Amino acid sequence: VLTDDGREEQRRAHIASLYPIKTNMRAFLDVPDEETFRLAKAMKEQFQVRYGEEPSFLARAPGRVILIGEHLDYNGLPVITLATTQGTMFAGCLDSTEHIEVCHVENSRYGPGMFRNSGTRMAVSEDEKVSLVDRNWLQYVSWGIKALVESLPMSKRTVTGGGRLLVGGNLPRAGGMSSSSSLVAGSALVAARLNRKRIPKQEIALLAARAERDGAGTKGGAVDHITSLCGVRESALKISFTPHVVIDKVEIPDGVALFAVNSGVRAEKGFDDRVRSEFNMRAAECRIGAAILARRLKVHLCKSVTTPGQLLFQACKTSILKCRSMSQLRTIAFEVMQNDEILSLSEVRQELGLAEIELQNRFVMGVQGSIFEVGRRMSHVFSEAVRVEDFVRVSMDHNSAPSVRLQQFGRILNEGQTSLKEVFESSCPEVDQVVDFCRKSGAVGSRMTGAGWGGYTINLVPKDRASHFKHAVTEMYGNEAVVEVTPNSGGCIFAIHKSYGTGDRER
Ligand code: NG1
Ligand code: MG
Repeated sequence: VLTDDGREEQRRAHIASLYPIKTNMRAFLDVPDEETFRLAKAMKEQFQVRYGEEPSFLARAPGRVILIGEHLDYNGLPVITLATTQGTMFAGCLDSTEHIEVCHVENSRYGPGMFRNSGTRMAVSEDEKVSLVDRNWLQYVSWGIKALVESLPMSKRTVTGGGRLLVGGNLPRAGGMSSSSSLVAGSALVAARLNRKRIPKQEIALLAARAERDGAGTKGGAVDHITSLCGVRESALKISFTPHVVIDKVEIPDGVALFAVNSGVRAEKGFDDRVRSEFNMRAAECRIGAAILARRLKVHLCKSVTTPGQLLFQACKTSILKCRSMSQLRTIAFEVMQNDEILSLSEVRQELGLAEIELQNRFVMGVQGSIFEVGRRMSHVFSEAVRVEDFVRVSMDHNSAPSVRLQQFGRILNEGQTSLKEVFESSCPEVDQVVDFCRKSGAVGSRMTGAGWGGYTINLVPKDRASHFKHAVTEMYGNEAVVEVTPNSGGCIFAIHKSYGTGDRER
């Protein structure tokens, strides 16, 4: 909870003017930024119009931008991210009734729905005009709530997932700023806090990540959920995963503006079969690559190594390889693997000495295709992990001039993009064009952010060129496509009505 910028008291007073806060729930509350506050006020009014009563809480979960470390979280390696001021907003009242009614502020685009508190969706009535496709977003809410509620013992549940929830916010959807994960993580946070559980946000995030993975059938990691809930105002984060999750602050130097620019290509792993299978194939190739390397390098306990993060951890811990850093491991790894090596399913099985069933369960579950580009994928993962280390080093280098550091950050981002495009093959022509245009318009670094195959790019622009950049990019792609990004604190409930829990919806 970062409220150390001296304006906390002022903000708290501000919230109190909007909402009478229940004192025994204060411990769970955080203080939002001004823009969030403005949105919350509008949400509160809309909730009143829609339901004829005040919501019993207001909450938000930010989106996220990955600065560098793309496709590393599920590989067990550190990622540099930030939570955005753009996010998903929630207004509602949850209780222990059996149904949850969920609707969206933009109800013509995102249809309403009704869930059982077990998380299963109820049939929609015939006369509702909105197509079922527009109701897909509702699942993300139910996954989050359900994951959290089910993690609590029956006797500890004051909220079981019933109630009313209005969702809105200012996060662009389906663009790599993690709108889906902020919906899952935010819903889980709401369910946790309203159950008065002191579950650390990081744990809530991990529950949400697993719920989204299981629900959407994607093999992603937890970086989106952790960033959304654990972000820090005015700072980027380095999130490490192996052997366990650790979050460190990473300084973003003065003189830098960050812009997310949309390629206009929607890329939703959850709904788009092609994107999901590309994504899951990358994850499988990475697991296979790590296991093969562990075996070839004779790393102790290699049977349990399925991520490059575990490989690095084991290699350092056991000192078999005499390697202490990612760049050293990278050199050693590519002595035993060609960087364009391709393996067939039977080659993988033979080399790993696995039974068919074990190979299926541990490596290729849910993947179509039997040819694995392990060399290229490992090349990206290792070089990207080195870029993460470089990024941290530059951010701590206070001896170099700001302009020099800015150029170095830019180079790191640009090299990351080249790797995504040529080695990991997760970019697309539209994204590449946006990247080119942004660089021509003054970005010193530009790359795709998020899983890929469309969505947003993130651009590092010197502050003195920011207005020129924004103007040029807006002219080219339109107002809607350009979002200035500043690091925000993580998701929170920031107002709970004092009547909460006194049976206001128990009637
Ligand atoms: P997107 O598709 O941008 O939400 C996905 C994964 C992340 C991470 C990135 C690639 C999920 C929910 N998200 O993000 O964990 O692996 O791709 O860096 O699977
Ligand atoms: Mg997502």
